[in-house]
Amino acid sequence: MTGRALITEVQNTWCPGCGNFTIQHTLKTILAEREATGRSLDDVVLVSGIGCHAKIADYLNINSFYTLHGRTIPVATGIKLANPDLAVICCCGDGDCYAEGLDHLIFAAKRNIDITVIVHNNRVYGLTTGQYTPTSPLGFRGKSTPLGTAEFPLNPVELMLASGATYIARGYTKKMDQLKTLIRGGIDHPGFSFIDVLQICATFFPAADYYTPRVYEPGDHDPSRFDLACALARKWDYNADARIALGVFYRTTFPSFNERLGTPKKSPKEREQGIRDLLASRI
Ligand SMILES: Cc1ncc(C[n+]2csc(CCOP(=O)(O)OP(=O)(O)O)c2C)c(N)n1
Ligand SMILES: [Mg+2]
Repeated sequence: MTGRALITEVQNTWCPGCGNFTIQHTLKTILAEREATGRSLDDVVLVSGIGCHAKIADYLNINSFYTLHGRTIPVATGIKLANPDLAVICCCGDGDCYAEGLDHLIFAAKRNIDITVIVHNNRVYGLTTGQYTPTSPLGFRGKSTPLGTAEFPLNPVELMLASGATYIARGYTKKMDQLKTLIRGGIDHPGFSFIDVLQICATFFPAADYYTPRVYEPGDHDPSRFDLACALARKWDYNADARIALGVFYRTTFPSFNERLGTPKKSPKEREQGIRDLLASRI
């Protein structure tokens, strides 16, 4: 149980059947459980970009920062550097962080900044009504590719393995219990955590009939083995008969960016004074 209503009164404009509802519900449950164990939700910040996914910052009643499209991760990095005590959760779109913000994603993983990146990967630009993204399948027909895209999709799990992320997982919005475990694991992980969520876009890419029969949880995968994680990431080759592994692909421990920088811990009063000094120095 939670002491506050975790869903705001803002009118929800996601389409019926949108996978964003699942991610929102999952986060709400995780936050409620966190509070029930005596941890304050004032220590949590949600950062989002621009897109359908990003409206989650309007709908979840916790501290949040609605950034620009593609700039979720640099803002989250700044927040974590300024106040290492905060749990910083990014809700990104696939357009948001695999296209315009891709460089930020790679460098955040490389730095091992202790933030959690949840990618609402519906494999389409939802808000702008159906253009292809870097993860859209080959041949995807949308507003900008009426004859079908000629590009092969990038593999986010493989990309994160190459970039140095220390927690890498893939979930699916129709596997809610597992999704909760994966996101909670990412938030608890001390370092950069990444969860690519295959998310149904009810309007522009309703792919449940493709995903549901193909997803599986490999029982024998050892997430401490980088080589096995690479091999597993490669297994989804996007062919029609592909099987799609879900779960934690890779997990390791490594000092976080804050730890290596030796970012000093400051009290709220010291931080407030720091902000005042900064503002005063600009006049
Ligand atoms: C700097 C900037 N570039 C582009 C846009 C236009 N734009 C807004 S949302 C969006 C796509 C969103 O797609 P995605 O990140 O996948 O989120 P979804 O809507 O699918 O959840 C784009 C291109 C913008 N608002 N600002
Ligand atoms: Mg999208």
